[in-house]
Amino acid sequence: MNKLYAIPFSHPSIAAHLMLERAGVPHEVVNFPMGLHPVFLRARRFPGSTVPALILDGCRVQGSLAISRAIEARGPAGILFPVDPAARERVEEAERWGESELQPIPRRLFRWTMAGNPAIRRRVLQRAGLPLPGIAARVMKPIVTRFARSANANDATVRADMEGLGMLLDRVDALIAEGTIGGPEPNAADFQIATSLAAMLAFEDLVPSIENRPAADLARRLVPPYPGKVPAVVPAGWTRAA
Ligand SMILES: N[C@@H](CCC(=O)N[C@@H](CS)C(=O)NCC(=O)O)C(=O)O
Repeated sequence: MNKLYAIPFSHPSIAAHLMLERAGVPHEVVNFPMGLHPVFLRARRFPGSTVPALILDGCRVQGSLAISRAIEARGPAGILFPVDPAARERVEEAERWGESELQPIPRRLFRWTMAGNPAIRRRVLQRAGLPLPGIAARVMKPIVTRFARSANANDATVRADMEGLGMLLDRVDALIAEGTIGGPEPNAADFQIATSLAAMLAFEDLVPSIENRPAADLARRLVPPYPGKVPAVVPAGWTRAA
């Protein structure tokens, strides 16, 4: 059986799952406990320490960009990338941009929030199914702090993300308007970008910037909503009408 390794709430892991579904690839999703995932990944002989990680037809594939290509190579041709080379280049570029620019935004905000807010940490861990969430929230403090550091999530970077969000969302809306994403047959860039947008829609802080845009429609059409919302925590002066 093909296996997709993930951690709870990981948006690129959700992208990988949706792409496998789109291509009709039977698979099982295995969620590792947050923080222990590097140990589990190493035990399964994956070279890197991040999810999504996939065993597809016996081969190890790690990272959402490698996974979309492996699924496309398995076929049917055109399931995640256009067959026309110029159109494929546009989708690949949008996908790369989504992975490098958009994907880190909800990750940084999530890790910064988890590290700095014990009450939210408790709620999120409870939603992730951890027993004794009060104790788990205390035990997890050093782990989420390390997570925040590894994603370079701090006041300065989160503030800069908030200020730059409008421009990123403009680019998503432009990609939809030009037809690179948002068409009737979702491609790899659709899944890469829409899952980051769905993760953003799980933050009360970000909803007002996104909810009335074509970007929000794309996320709602392609990605199941996250369970519950992370309460607003970003200082008022950091958010800009986007
Ligand atoms: N850009 C990579 C990054 C994946 C990534 O950073 N995943 C996070 C979860 S959303 C992760 O595994 N983090 C674990 C860690 O940083 O140790 C991709 O698209 O696969």
